[in-house]
Amino acid sequence: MHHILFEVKNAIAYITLNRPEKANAFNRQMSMEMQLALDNCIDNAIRAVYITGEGKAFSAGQDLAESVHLEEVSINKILAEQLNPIIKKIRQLKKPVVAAVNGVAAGAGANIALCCDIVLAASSASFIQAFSKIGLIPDCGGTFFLPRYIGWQKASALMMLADNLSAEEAEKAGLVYKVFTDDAFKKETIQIVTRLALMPTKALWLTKEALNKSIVNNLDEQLNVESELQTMAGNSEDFSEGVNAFIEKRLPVFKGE
Ligand code: LHQ
Repeated sequence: MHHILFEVKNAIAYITLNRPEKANAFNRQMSMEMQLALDNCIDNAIRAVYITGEGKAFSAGQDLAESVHLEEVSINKILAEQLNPIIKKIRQLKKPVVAAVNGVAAGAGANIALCCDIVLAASSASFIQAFSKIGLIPDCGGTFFLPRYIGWQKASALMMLADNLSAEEAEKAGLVYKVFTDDAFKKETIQIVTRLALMPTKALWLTKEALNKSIVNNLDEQLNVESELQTMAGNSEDFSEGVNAFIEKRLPVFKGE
């Protein structure tokens, strides 16, 4: 792979968006490589995923230079083949995915970050729903996730005005879990993903699954989903280990099984 760097260390897959000279904008090759990297993450030996950007930006979204000749490349095709599968693969991965937003995240780049399970940001990072500036609507799940995170009104304003939201404002609004100073960002975010990789992976996956389903369910339906998923969690080896460790007054050693 060329536009995506992929490395596995200590059960963590590190995915780095690697077109720094183009603010890590997603051209076709990069999107297809990103899909491949996410497919590699299905491996059970990987227990957490960390996505970040090389250089100054996280990602400037879809490569606009590749999107201008629309008679050759239709928007529908770009979304169906290149971008939407990335969102679906992240939501379907049976392990936590952390977006470590190191710099500006614009358009599809912002919404790829925002569909991850935990969004962390460097203090110099920013988020822009840049679409309206070029006559487009938010895609990559932006119209799905944003109003659910921060409420309809704020989401609507951000999407229409395409205002630049600083990392600090994004944290206050509820788009980002935590912001770290630029100096501490790498160390702190790697500490968080390392913590996740040592946790009961199956329970984290089932938590993600419950959240995925909660979006369209009513309370009765969701209580049933919780019962079903909790039964699966209760049958995991990590649940036995967690309870035994508690009773034996020791730290648990989870295997993700
Ligand atoms: C870029 C891009 C870019 C290509 C910076 N493309 N080169 C879906 C379906 C189909 C069609 C279209 O879109 C979509 C979904 C979307 O994602 S639409 C939204 C697309 N993104 C944007 O509109 C953001 C455009 N970029 C920007 O506003 C700025 O570049 C940001 C704020 C991201 C960064 O600004 P700066 O830090 O000042 O960097 P820069 O503007 O100087 O960019 C660095 C280079 O990257 C530069 O190349 P150059 O060869 O001139 O040095 C830019 O042209 C290039 N670049 N974004 N999306």
